[in-house]
Amino acid sequence: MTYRLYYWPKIQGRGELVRLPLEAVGAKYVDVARTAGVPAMMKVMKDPRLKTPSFAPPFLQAGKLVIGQVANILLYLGDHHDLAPKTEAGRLWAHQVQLTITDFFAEVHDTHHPISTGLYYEDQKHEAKRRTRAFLDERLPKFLGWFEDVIARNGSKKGWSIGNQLTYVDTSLFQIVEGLRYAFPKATKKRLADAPRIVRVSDLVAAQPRVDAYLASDRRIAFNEDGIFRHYAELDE
Ligand SMILES: N[C@@H](CCC(=O)N[C@@H](CS)C(=O)NCC(=O)O)C(=O)O
Repeated sequence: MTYRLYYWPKIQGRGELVRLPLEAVGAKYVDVARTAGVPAMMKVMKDPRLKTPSFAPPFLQAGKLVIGQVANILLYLGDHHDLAPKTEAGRLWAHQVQLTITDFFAEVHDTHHPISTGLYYEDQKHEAKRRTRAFLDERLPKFLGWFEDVIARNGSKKGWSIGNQLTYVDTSLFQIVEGLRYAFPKATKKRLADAPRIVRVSDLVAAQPRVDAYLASDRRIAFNEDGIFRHYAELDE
């Protein structure tokens, strides 16, 4: 089966949390808006015949299923590509961690758009500075500390976050590390010094041959100031 991924064509954004596991397992997929344009994506999203419309991209078409919400898409991919535990307890746990990653992404987004997504960054710069300060000083250490604990309690000898092999939580943690390094290089250097297990997971993911090939390809969009992880020097420490 060839999946159809619907996401904004010029950013990594939340879509990258889906692209990475698809690439890691060598799944066939069409990145619809990148090949056919945004109107093709909006046509599907707004199709009145669709019984499961998404509130926002990304969403994934898998045969007859159209699945929205990153964590929900990954729940599906985890089951179908051996990227999550098989037991009920394990599936729920991976999903729980991923839902926390969803929360984390919302907070990262709000560092540059604390007032409204409808306003430009330049129109909320003052608030963005205050928000980022609180994010870097309080929220980031709390999230990273929790992810560290998740990995430590898992106890995998190699260092995986869930069980003893690659899961979609690992690919998402990789994206967090890459995104933080891009957006807040100074603050991240300090914070990751206290998070060796997360760095290890990120390194393990980057060393996966298919991920490595993907990162070097033009399918990997470069970070930029339209995505979730944006670099504004004035916001970094
Ligand atoms: N919780 C959703 C968030 C989806 C989301 O916010 N998508 C953004 C792009 S990253 C979007 O297009 N939002 C449009 C909107 O909220 O109106 C998920 O994890 O998939």
